[in-house]
Amino acid sequence: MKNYIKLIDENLDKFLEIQYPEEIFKSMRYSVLAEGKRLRPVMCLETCRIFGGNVEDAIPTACAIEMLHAQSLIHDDLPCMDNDDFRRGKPTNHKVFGEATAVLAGDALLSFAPQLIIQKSNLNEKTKLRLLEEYCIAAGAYGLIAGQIVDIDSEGKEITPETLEFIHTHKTADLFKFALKTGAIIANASEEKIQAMNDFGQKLGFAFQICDDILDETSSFEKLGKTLGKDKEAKKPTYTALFGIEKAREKVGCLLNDAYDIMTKYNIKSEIFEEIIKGIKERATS
Ligand code: GRG
Repeated sequence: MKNYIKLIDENLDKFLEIQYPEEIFKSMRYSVLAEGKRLRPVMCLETCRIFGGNVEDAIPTACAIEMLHAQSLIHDDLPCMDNDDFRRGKPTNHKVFGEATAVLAGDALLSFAPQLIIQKSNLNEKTKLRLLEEYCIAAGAYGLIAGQIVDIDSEGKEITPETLEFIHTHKTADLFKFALKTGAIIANASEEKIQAMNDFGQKLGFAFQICDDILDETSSFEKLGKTLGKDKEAKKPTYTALFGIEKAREKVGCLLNDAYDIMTKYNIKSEIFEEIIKGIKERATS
């Protein structure tokens, strides 16, 4: 895990070189290079490795995923969305650079990410096109944005478990699926294995978001680097609001067992994935 994170951090730093106009690159770097867990790019690199691909070939896509993730965090923190002052233990992007620059930094990351896949990947055109298709689906109204808009629309309302699953799937699991599927695509894995990684990402991502809901009620600023308790305050639709903390923990356990079963079925041997599953379980019960 540490080696992957180092590789990702070095390449993010290299790809996001400061140039004119400096302010936009500084703002992009501020959020992307801030200390995050790097879960999604790690998942991409590890999937590429387990299916026999060359990890180096997956680096631009892994960095693109982290940039898209950072973009979603910058925009999610804006006053017109979640209105957060802290992220990754630091003041949010708009608090430091102002709202206009934060919006532009998010937009710039959203378009720089696919540029990286096109320009820096040592892959054939067909594979790049498939990666870009997956990128567009994950980033747009079929992915992240679908989750975010239903999340916003649901604030203060009673929602069904199905609507909550829709939100969590698109807001969070879609990026996990994107990371895992693209790792498999780069390794030239079979369609069956790509689909298996999609299902693995759905289970992990859903579990991760429920865990995030739990932590919003039980953790601390020191541990998470962001203001907590905001979901409850804003009457956000969360798993804990709908079912309570104990049921939420049970659901995380079930989803993680399902994820583990997929690994067993496809004979996936990965200490990294085991570490991620264990990490989510521990976070949910800490
Ligand atoms: C793609 C144009 C476009 C817009 C995005 C704002 C938005 C629409 C979506 C928000 C999605 C969002 C913020 C989901 C929350 C997902 C989540 C649990 C984030 C935290 O992930 P961690 O814990 O964070 O992995 P670190 O900082 O460790 O990377």
